[in-house]
Amino acid sequence: MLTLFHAPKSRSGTIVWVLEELGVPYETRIVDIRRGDGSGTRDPANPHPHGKVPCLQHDGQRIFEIAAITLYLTDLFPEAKLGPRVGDPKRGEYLSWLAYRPGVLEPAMMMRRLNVKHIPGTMGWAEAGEVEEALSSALAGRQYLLGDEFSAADISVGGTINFMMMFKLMPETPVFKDYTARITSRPAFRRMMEKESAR
Ligand SMILES: N[C@@H](CCC(=O)N[C@@H](CS)C(=O)NCC(=O)O)C(=O)O
Repeated sequence: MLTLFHAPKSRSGTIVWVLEELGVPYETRIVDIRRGDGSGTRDPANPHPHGKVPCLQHDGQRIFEIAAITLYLTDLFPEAKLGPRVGDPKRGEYLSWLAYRPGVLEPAMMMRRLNVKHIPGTMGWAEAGEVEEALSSALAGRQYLLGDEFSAADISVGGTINFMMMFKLMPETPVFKDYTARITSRPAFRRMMEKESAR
């Protein structure tokens, strides 16, 4: 059984969306987390090494970090075609975008929000404006990050763009608006949102 340690209205919604796209059985364990407003506490029931969400348990394994969990799941259920398999010419690009969200996109936007100066050549990610340009050019003339096929990279990166635009942390450009409208019209996204609002 797949067990997702989850906190409503948090980054672990990404994994709920992945699981809903996969259409596989899973159980959800709601845990408390420390929130940005000072509420919440670290939950001893959560096996994540920092008490964060998401965290997944499967067959005695613990998997944490969105990029790792997403890859684990899309490899586990290749028939769902949510991520290219090893040997597929799009595999490299898929892995790159999965790593891009926590490694580049999130830190760049967070730094801008906190007004921290970007120091090129020192930080392991790019400046926020440059990240927006890279994403725009990756999406220009394409339906999805990997081309015509939707993948879990769109859940992770596209879901983050959608969230950032909602909170005015990224500009609502036509490219980003069209793209996020496309991915958020998916039934699995709506199921995730319904589950989240019921919790
Ligand atoms: N890099 C992590 C980020 C996970 C994360 O920070 N989750 C937040 C929820 S949005 C959390 O659990 N925060 C609680 C805390 O920082 O203690 C991932 O990609 O999984």
